[in-house]
Amino acid sequence: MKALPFTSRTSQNIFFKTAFLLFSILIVLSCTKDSDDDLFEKTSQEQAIKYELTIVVSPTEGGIITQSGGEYKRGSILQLMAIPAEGYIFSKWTGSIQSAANLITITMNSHMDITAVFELRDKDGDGVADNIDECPDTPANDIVDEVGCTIDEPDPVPPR
Ligand SMILES: [Ca+2]
Repeated sequence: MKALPFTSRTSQNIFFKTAFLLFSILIVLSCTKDSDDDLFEKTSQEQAIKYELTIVVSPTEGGIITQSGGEYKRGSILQLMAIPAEGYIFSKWTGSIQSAANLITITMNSHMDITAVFELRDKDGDGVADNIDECPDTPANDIVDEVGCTIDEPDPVPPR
């Protein structure tokens, strides 16, 4: 086998070194591009994740919520306000959220199952709701009958 002249061997070395360098750069570039694509794809997938929001109103005629249930993108921030119907007051949120505030902010990072609890208004607090309270202004601590009126306890019979 005939040895290549020195100059020729040197230029051949330079050629291989250059080729190797270019090849390495290509690999690095393609790897970088791949991981960027992966990252983009992953981010897109994460953004595509949706969670279900279920809202129950109890009782159904008790009021409305200023947000409808359904699917929301992961990370969505929602405000829910409970507005009582006539004769009702807002009581609390139960389920995935426990709160007595009528306005709440939730972040959709999981499925949410929320119940808004309303109660019939009872202005005088006698335990008889306003809609059936025939005496809606009974004094506090009065004992009332089923229609919310004070039960007159018989006066002790005066001695004769
Ligand atoms: Ca009452």
